[in-house]
Amino acid sequence: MTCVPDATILTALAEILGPKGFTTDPAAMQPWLSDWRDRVHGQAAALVSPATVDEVQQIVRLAAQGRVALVPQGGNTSMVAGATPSAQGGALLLSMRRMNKIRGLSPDDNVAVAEAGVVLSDLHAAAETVDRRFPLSLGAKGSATIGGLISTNAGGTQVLRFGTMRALVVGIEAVLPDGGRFDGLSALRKDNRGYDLRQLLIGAEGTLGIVTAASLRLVSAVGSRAVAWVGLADPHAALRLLRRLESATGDAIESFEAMPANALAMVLRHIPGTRAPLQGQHGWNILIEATAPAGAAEPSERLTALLADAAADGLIEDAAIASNEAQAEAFWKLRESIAEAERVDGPAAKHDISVPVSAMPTFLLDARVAVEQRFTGSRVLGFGHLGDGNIHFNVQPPVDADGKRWLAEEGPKVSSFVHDLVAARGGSMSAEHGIGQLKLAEFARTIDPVRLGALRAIKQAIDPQGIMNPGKLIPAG
Ligand code: FAD
Ligand code: 2HG
Ligand code: ZN
Repeated sequence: MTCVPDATILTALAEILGPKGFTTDPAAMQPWLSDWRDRVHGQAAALVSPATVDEVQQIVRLAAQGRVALVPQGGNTSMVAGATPSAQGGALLLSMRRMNKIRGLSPDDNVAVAEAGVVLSDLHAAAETVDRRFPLSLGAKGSATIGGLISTNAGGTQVLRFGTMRALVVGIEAVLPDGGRFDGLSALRKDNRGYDLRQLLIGAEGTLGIVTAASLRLVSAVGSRAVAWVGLADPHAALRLLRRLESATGDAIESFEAMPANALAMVLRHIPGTRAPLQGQHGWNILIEATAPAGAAEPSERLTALLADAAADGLIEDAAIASNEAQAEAFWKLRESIAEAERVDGPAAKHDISVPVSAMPTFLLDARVAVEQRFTGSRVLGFGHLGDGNIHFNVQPPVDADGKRWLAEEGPKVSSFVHDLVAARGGSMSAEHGIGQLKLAEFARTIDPVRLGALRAIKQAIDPQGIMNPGKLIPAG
């Protein structure tokens, strides 16, 4: 159990951090006390916003002395309420947003060193200044921070080619629960000194320490890109198309994102300024991005020819290749706005699942029928990273239902039903968003005892007092 911070701790924090870094003002804290979808509401004793690693260390030492809970927060875009404190209050909400310096960019090492509070789109812009890029992107790129992306092992829309954050973090600096600073920033290509603390911190959701900075892998800047929108009948055709394009283009295909007709319709309904790229209705829509380095042939001609062949073979129904950057961005906006459109549309039982890529087309079709039959009137909205075997298999309430009430009454049953279907195919009930607090009950229900034992042992060894983001990720004993 953690404790409420006493006046001595709060006074010490106020002195260390000054007015920019410390507040107990309810109005200043309020925007950060609920999750992005406004499903979970928490309380905090104070909002602490350090500007340096030294300040983070002092905060953690004080919290450790008083056994006070620390809830790290970056952009607060978590899909699982991972950065929302408990409603009981007493925690210190530790915002990393003021630690937003890019400490270095080394094109020779292909590495950027960024503090935890750097916003993803700012890192993208900084990498461009040295003719490189950071190859991970997602719809929340204007708010999500490096610390949050690391702590959730975020995926996004380029995992197909570059992997998740695990593949992109080459070094980490962090403050551990006793206040000690782990300096693992040097971006060594090879380092075999035993257990990899960096990899433990990636995906730890703030339960093992505070990430303060990271060395991140950069890759060559894009010379040219082709962005295509494809209409086709079903996810089987989509997967066949992906493999065909990969065989024909080597590693040029970076993104292959799938949206069924109902997801596209929802975006067009709710997001101003959007329009469908193709005439007519298609069961499924695929957004494809192919890139080429500077000096290499532009990928659009090849992609156009390959899609024409696919159409001639009956694999796809229609396709459009963006004719300029504005159109390419408009295609991407359709994909990246699904989460926002769904938020406007109302409550949904959200599932972030993965199965082996080869099993995903059948899963998508069968699971949709199974869910909609079992929960009368419910509507499956399954979209996302088909090429990674990761789909956001969200289930919306019947159109005439009171959404919040349906979610409260039926949501847990729907989620168990979906996760059991996923488990039956050897899949995961959390592919890229993590566990946070919203997935904790289902994680506890489905986790195997060996994994659970190891998870708890690691947590106990590194954070024996349990002050780091309690109530998240680790099922209670
Ligand atoms: P927060 O939400 O603030 O925190 C996330 C977790 O990390 C919490 O557990 C928090 O305690 C912990 N944490 C934050 N900073 C630190 C730190 N410095 N040290 C230790 N722990 C820390 N996710 C994907 O993987 N792929 C997607 O395609 C994707 N698309 C999204 C689209 C939208 C519109 C939205 C709203 C979210 C999306 N997400 C996606 C989820 C979310 O953006 C990611 O989980 C992101 O990594 C969270 O970053 P953040 O800075 O907002 O972290
Ligand atoms: C995406 O891929 C995000 O758009 C959000 O991971 C998924 O809202 C969702 O369910
Ligand atoms: Zn996603």
